[in-house]
Amino acid sequence: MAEIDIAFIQPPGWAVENPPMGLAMLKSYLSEQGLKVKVFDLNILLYNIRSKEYFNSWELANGYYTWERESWVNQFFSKYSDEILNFIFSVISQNPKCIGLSAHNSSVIASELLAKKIRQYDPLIKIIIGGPEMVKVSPKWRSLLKSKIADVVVFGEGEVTVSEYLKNPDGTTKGLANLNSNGEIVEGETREVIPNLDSLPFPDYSDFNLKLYRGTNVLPTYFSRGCVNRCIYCTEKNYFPTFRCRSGKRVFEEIKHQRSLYPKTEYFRLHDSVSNGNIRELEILCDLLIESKLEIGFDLEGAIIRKEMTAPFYKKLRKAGCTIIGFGMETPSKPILKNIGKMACLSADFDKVITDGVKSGITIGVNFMFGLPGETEEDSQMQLEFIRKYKRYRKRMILNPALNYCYFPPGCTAYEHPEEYGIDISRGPLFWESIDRKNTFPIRLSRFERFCKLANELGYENLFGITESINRNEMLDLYYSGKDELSYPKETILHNKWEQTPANLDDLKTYLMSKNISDIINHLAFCIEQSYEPSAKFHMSSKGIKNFIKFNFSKWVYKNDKQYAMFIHALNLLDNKIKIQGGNRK
Ligand code: B12
Ligand code: SF4
Repeated sequence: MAEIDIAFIQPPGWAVENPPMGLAMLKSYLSEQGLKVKVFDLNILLYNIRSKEYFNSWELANGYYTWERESWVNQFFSKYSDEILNFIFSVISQNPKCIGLSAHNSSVIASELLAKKIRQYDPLIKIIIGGPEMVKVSPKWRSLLKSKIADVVVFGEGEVTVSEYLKNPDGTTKGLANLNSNGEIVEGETREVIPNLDSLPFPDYSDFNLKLYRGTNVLPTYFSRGCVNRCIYCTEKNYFPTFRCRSGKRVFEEIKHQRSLYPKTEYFRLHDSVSNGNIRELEILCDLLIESKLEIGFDLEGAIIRKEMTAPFYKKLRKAGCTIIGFGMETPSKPILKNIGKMACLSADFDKVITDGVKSGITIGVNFMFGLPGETEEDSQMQLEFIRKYKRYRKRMILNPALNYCYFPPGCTAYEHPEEYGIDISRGPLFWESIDRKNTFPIRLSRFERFCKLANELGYENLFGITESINRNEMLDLYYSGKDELSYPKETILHNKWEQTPANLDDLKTYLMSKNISDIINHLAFCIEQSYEPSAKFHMSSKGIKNFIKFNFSKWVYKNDKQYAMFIHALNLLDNKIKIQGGNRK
């Protein structure tokens, strides 16, 4: 079998709607450079063979519950160890000189596990890790190199760096980091971005079995890389540092090209952070599509609210085939948006942009975040008011509440400079708090839930189909027990609700005695949290005390697994304390 220069792998978890465009772009660019490349999508293979137990594991509504949790991924890998091993052998049997793994925050754990397994079976293959999770500001890449899991880590755009590396592995370090012969990390200079995206070849999907993806007859394409905004919670600037846009003509040429290769393609999803960053080029694309009569549908999933989104422009977009536009609005409060660096929307009249969009017949998606720095209860009420106001358009609007409310990953501005935004990040990207403690994780969670509940009542489509976080109790457990959000318990605990709330403590005891420890904790947590109402002063209120007892109690149960007598004793204690508190409140 002929040797190939690099085999790229997309590890799980990543999206399953379409093939990963980043790897399709690396394939076309490197092939054009005369290199032999093959792409393997392990993510989609596993998705297609998943058993019932893992049926929902790729759904976004799982939040932090699956692929970002080491214990869960380990469990999954051991369940599918035969399939994964077969897959590794099928890659290795192609004799690649290098294997490239694509790491997102949701696929970095699996990338690491795969790299270790590949090493076991073929220690000579060079392992390269790249993708959005490999950014200099995050410590992850160093540990991958130090532990020799990866030989090379590539930062940002992969095209030129990988090409140079493959052609001259010992001579280039720009855009990458690796280990020298003494085992020390050598960090190359920053690679300049590709200035003209029109110069890149079209993504090559020939290695993918398109039938395996959820979006039938759908392919990804893109307008741009980078962003015109600088939101303080976003890491985009670290790997696509500047905004660059393709010409409308080039995007049109690509659509025609892919359509000729895959004639059944009916729809293109724009895979960029800002697909309406350059209105002039977008308009050119619309004109070309209208003129061509290709009858192709497309969406602008990542769009910014801007004043140029006018009724006539929407009309043109609609005529050209645009069916959905997703706006990252986050909050209707302009002072907050200004404070968090979402500048491009400030001169727009939100009401007009949304109403004109809906009236044009395009489905308008609006993303919301909860507890952005500076957000008050009044601002949160304003969000609710906003969705009430558009109730009559609910059939043509999709509301997308952010599943992690307001999250500051390493590498974003808020994480790097928390003091500038009056926040304390010491408890991690999700559990951060405002210095005045008025904006805490439970408060963000409660605003999120209140929003989802109202959106549901008003009859809006919710992208994730949820009214609460799937792992809320567990996250609250961690929050109140003072842990970091990533120190999940080893076991996967699902959030089960009571089918019927026990009438009294004896019923409760009987019920709980029939369950295992995880269930007990979960049920107990839910029972108490039914009346839970987060408050900045929780530690002063009786509800806060209930929570405090509950969380300490949970910790205790973990430590004393199976000591049921003590458990019942503690349960009584808990019940008495709650009664006392209830009495005091009266
Ligand atoms: C489209 C998109 C989606 C689609 C995915 C559709 C699909 N099938 O791909 C949807 C909407 C489903 C989605 C979901 C999510 N997304 Co998204 N998404 C994007 C978006 C806008 C475009 C992706 C893309 O195609 N980019 C274009 C290609 C060319 O870039 P690329 O894949 O990064 O590849 C380049 C480099 O990274 C590098 N590279 C990539 N792989 C490798 C491998 C090697 C070996 C090397 C050397 C180089 C290399 O070279 C490539 C070419 O230059 C990006 C933002 C962006 N502008 O990229 C966010 C982005 C990838 N998403 C992100 C996130 C966080 C998510 C979600 C977790 C959001 C959520 N909370 O639900 C989910 C996760 C999905 C899941 N559970 O699996 C983050 C990832 C951050 C991180 N550190 O990993 C991004 C970067 C957005 C952001 N700025 O935060 N997403
Ligand atoms: S608009 Fe989106 S991609 Fe751009 S900086 Fe803000 S969050 Fe990031």
